[in-house]
Amino acid sequence: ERSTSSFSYSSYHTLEEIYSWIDNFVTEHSNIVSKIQIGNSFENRSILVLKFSTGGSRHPAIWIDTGIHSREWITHATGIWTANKIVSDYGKDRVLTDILKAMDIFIELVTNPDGFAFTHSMNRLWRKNKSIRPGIFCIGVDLNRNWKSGFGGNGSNSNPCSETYHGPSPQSEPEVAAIVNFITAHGNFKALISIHSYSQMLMYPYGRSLEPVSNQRELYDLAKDAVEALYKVHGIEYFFGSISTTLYVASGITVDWAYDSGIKYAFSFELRDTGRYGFLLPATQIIPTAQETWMALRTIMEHTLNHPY
Ligand code: PAY
Ligand code: ZN
Repeated sequence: ERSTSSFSYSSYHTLEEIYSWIDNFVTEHSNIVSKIQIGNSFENRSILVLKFSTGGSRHPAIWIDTGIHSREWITHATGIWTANKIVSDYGKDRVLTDILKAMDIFIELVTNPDGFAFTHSMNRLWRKNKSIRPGIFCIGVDLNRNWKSGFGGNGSNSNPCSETYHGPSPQSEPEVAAIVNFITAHGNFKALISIHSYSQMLMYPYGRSLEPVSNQRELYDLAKDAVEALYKVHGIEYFFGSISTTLYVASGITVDWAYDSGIKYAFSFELRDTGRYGFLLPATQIIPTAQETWMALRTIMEHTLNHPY
């Protein structure tokens, strides 16, 4: 396809379709969007990030990633719709416009490209990446257990055959290392939002322990506001709270690393549904899911804008 006008936002797409959409999208909106390659996956696919910026250098920044678990297809679809929403509403939505005048937004749509390709070709329910190592007979590391914060702790697994295998060492996986290097080099990220499915939850650190974070009250109140904004769109209810108290204990996860790295607005979403379809959410739910998620994202971004640090 040569333009985004023929792209269906209400369908699930392959990696090739998404990467071709990205190229068209940045061409059509080059005033505000650019594409950055932050690394290569284990199987050497490009790792791409969309940057939304109205100019300036090293603006305070917001990070959003989708698809770190490849089977969570609603997250990639929501990310694509969100990217399009940002360019559509910039200059019209006062809040978004103010956000983009002061801050840059980065979206990594396919955070686990090898796993995602595999969910299309071989195994729809593949979660991990596709890394292999000599003497290890199972494939893949759980990219949401491979981060330095709490690496190897409770709720992660040292067995390479486990779905929550943490890998041989922190950031051993190129998909994780690429993000760590990018965010660290940038040095001015103020919010990080990692999008998963399913369970309908909005959560904040910690995953690795029950210990409350130092701004737990603020994150609780913000999560509450965000899920209220989400609920108003289509009446979908979300649970919210810390990961360890709301879902389960999980160590070496993205948002714990972000928080421990000084990004105090760190959230993870678990999108629709609560298990009826699970990872196989029907495509008819893409747009409603994206619409409601947008209102929660916008709430978090607005709070970040209004509470500089
Ligand atoms: O959102 O980071 C989070 C919490 C931890 C997730 C994880 O285990 O990595 C939660 C699961 C996920 O989205 O991967 C929940 C889903 C339903 C699952 O795979 O069990
Ligand atoms: Zn996940």
